[in-house]
This record gives sequence, structure tokens and C-alpha cells, in this order.
Amino acid sequence: MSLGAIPGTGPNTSPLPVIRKSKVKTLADLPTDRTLVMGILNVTEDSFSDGGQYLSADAAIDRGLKLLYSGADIIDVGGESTRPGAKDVDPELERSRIIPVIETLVKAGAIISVDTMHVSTARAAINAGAHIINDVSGLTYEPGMPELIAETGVPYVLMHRRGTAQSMVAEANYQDVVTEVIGELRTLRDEFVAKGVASEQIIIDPGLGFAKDAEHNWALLGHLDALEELGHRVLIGTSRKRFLGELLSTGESSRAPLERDIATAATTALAAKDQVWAVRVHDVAGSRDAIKVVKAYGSH
Ligand code: PMM
Repeated sequence: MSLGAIPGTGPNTSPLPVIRKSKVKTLADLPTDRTLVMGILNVTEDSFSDGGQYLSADAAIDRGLKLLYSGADIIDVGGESTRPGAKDVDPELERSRIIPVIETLVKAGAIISVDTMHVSTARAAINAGAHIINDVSGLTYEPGMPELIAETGVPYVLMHRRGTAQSMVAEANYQDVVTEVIGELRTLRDEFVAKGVASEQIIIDPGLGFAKDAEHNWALLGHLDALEELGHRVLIGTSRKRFLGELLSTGESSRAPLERDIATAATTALAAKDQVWAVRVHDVAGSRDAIKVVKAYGSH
């Protein structure tokens, strides 16, 4: 899609599109009567289903605008792959990938969350207009993150993960995954609150696929109500993940990531029925439809 063809964008005469400021939104503009859809924008080389596709600022902004116009309530911008085994990205490179994208999408009226584990990147992103920090570091968060979140007052996604991208597969050992994930999230939550983060700022996420195998993911998805008892908004990310590929496999081979969107939308419907706050997905339109179905179903 040509950027010039998108309402609100001007002719593409500068390296980044010129966007009118009139549509700037705040978090308070987000609907509260349904599950929200967070569209995924990976400005990375190697994320598992869309790595390398949106590495230039122009391509990333184009993708972000498409997510926005297909109904994303929030766009989650990330400059570092979180897949198992992924290499760490230098925070400076991470910032160079995502800050121009955030600035432009905020001007276009997008609510932006930023998928980062780095305090310096989180601070730069907030300065560039980002609304939410989405930190997948779990139990290994960087020193200084709670203080930054307390100081800025932005909402913060506290996701469960054991170990790092390199070690997490080996750390998928649980006796009772639901109880242990909730207990570890509670401990993390208490650490953030003790450092001055308001309880209302915290959004929790069970971290499906992060130090969890398929059985663990299904158990957590089946107990979203127990997670909600922690008293925070809940976000979940199932989109195109390996456990869906395994479920849909034929014979030896797992279903390809790009062919997992219908199953993803089915998990969105289940999550919406459990009244989660938001789902993080690649295919925004499919999840928006699923949420509409659940809303109509629940209103009769
Ligand atoms: N999953 C991925 C990346 N970031 N953030 C949150 N809060 N929850 C998730 O489940 C999550 C995340 C990995 O998926 P991707 O490589 O498709 O972005």
C-alpha cells in the first residue's frame, strides 16, 4: 500500500511520511466494553513469523498504519526478537529501529506499546510518545525498570518468563503451572509495587511460550479466571505460536506460522469470553471479528 494513499498521510517526499496531528489519541480513548486488540509490529530480523519483513522505518510505518486501519486498538512495536535462542540486540540498535516508527505512528493517532526489556529504550520510547511498556523479561528484568515505571506512571505489562531467550526452553519445568506462574507473577508484582509502581499501572501476562510447552500454555489458557484474580488487567499472546502449529500439525510437520491465524482468532474468542483486557495478535481483523461474535453472544 502506498503511504500517500492512507488517509492522514501526506505525499512521501521526506524519508518518513508526513502525518497530520489531528488524530492523536490517549489511552483514555480506548474502549472499555470489549477485549482490546494489540497488533504486532516486529521491527526485527528474526521474530519467528514475521522477522525481517519490516526492518526499514518506511516498511514498519506502512505495516503499523495497516494494523491501525484494520482495527488495532494498540500497536506493539518491538526492535528485539524474543524467540527462544534469539541473540540480544544492542539497545542503541533497538532504539534506532523503533523510535522513528513510534514517533510517526503516535502522530497518526496510534496508541503504542513498546516491547522492550531495556530501561534506556523504554525511557526513549516514552519520550517519543509511547503509551505502554511491554516488558517480556519476566523474572530477569533490568535494574531500574520499576523506578522508571513509577516515575513516568505509564501502564506496564509484567509478563511471566523464566530465564532468558537462550535458557528458557530448559526452564519449562512445573509441578502445577497455573499456581506457579500466578505465584511468580505475584512476587514480581509486589516488587514493582514496593518500588512505587501503582497497582493500576500493572497489566499481567502469563507469557505463553516463554519457558512453557504446549501443555503449559493450554493449562494457562484454561485458567485465565485464576490469573484475573490477581486483580490486574490481563493480556495474552497466542498469535501464530508454536503450540498452535503443533495442534494443527498433519503428520510430522507443524502447521506453518502464517497458517495459524484462524486458530489464533479462536483463542481470542475464548479469551474475550473470559474478559481479558487485550490480546496481542498479528492478524488484527480476525481477532476483531472474533471479539464481535463473543460480544453479541454474551448480550442475549
Ligand atoms: N510474545 C512475543 C513477544 N512479545 N509480549 C507479550 N506481552 N506477550 C507475549 O505473549 C509476547 C510478547 C513473541 O511473539 P512474536 O515473536 O510473534 O512477537
